Amino acid sequence: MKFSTLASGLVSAASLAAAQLQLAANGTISKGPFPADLNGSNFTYPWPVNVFSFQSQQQQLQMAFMDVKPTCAPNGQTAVVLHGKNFCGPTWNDTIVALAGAGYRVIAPDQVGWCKSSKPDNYQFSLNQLAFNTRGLLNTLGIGNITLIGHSVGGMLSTRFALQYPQTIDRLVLVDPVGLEDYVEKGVPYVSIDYDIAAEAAQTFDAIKAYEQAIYYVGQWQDSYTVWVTMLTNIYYGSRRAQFIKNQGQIVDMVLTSPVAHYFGDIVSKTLLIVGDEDHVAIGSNWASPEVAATLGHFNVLGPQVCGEIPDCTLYQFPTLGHAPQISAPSNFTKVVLDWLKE
Ligand SMILES: *[C@@H]1O[C@H](CO)[C@@H](O)[C@H](O)[C@H]1NC(C)=O
Ligand SMILES: *[C@@H]1O[C@H](CO)[C@@H](O)[C@H](O)[C@H]1NC(C)=O
Ligand SMILES: *[C@@H]1O[C@H](CO)[C@@H](O)[C@H](O)[C@H]1NC(C)=O
Ligand SMILES: *[C@@H]1O[C@H](CO)[C@@H](O)[C@H](O)[C@H]1NC(C)=O
Ligand SMILES: *[C@@H]1O[C@H](CO)[C@@H](O)[C@H](O)[C@H]1NC(C)=O
Ligand SMILES: CC(=O)N[C@H]1CO[C@H](CO)[C@@H](O)[C@@H]1O
Repeated sequence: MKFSTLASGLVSAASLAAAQLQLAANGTISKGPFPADLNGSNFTYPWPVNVFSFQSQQQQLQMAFMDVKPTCAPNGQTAVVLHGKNFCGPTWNDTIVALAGAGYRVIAPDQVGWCKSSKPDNYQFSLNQLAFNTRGLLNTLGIGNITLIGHSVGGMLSTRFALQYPQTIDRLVLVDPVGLEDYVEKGVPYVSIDYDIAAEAAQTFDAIKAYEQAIYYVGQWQDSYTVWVTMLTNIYYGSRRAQFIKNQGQIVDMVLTSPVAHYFGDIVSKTLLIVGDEDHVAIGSNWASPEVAATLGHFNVLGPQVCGEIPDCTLYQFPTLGHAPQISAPSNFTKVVLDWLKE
């Protein structure tokens, strides 16, 4: 559809900025109730689940999301939190509580291919498409400007969102984002989606826990982390297993083939980049040569480097933390975010 066709359908008061907002999915919201096992995840979410239904790539899809009201005097602003690959909306639990407690309305979606959202058999995944879906959810809710907070692959997606919809972002917070470097450019060999799917099919509770302990939590483990492994394992072995592992394999391919590393200089949003200096996440490091792998995932170096490229960037480094500071040190994390948002 041409832009002019889209624009002609808009209300008369629409500005160019509003017209651009229509360049996003459109659909309907349902508040349920929904079955406990929704699209292959039976995890009990900490707030009610809503569903955004929309047309995408010639099929009807659903994105599940939580819509959390401020728990004190509303500040009129909306924060949107985007989860990473091994996460879902609920892994933002402590962050959502803190943001709602500071007056924000908080939207926590699950992306297509993840958690309680659709797991389509046939879908062309791209960061642009996921940003388009997410912007469409917000438009359907009548939400304009947002504070966008993304972690891991959700941080990479937030970067793409900020490039695609810069006029709708008040503040951008990137938390240990994947894609601070271009893994393929640095020498990670391209592998097929079939290889990625086979790797996803081999996931188990023990394998996920061992990976998260080593990479997310710097070798530490607390009982409170186990729930997130269980949440994920239940999807891998749940009612939509086949579609889930296929989608997750496609998502690994998306991360490798849609780098954002070359575009940080184009971000116009006021940005906070938070990294754990002990984070070593690098997609493909486990099948790259040891020489290449050794060059990847140095967040203590990538953080300052990338923040230097983003025109309006503040860097916060947690010297002792790994990939998930919002989970391993929630009160420290939320203080850093809220202090910066108040500036
Ligand atoms: C919204 O999506 C429907 C298809 O579901 C399409 O017919 C309609 O033109 C879209 N509207 C806008 C403003 O994009
Ligand atoms: C979410 O946070 C609330 C309040 O801190 C807590 O009671 C609840 O157990 C948490 N839920 C999960 C799934 O972590
Ligand atoms: C939305 O954010 C943009 C970018 O920060 C800003 O220019 C614009 O004034 C904001 N719009 C509203 C309605 O606050
Ligand atoms: C959730 O699904 C998993 C995997 O199928 C299953 O082991 C578990 O018992 C289910 N939990 C609930 C509460 O239904
Ligand atoms: C969190 O904050 C406390 C209190 O200021 C401090 O003692 C602790 O070192 C911080 N932890 C991390 C991981 O930053
Ligand atoms: C693909 C699929 O099963 N999608 C389902 C996701 O959940 C919504 C809400 O229950 C259903 O309408 C979809 O059919």
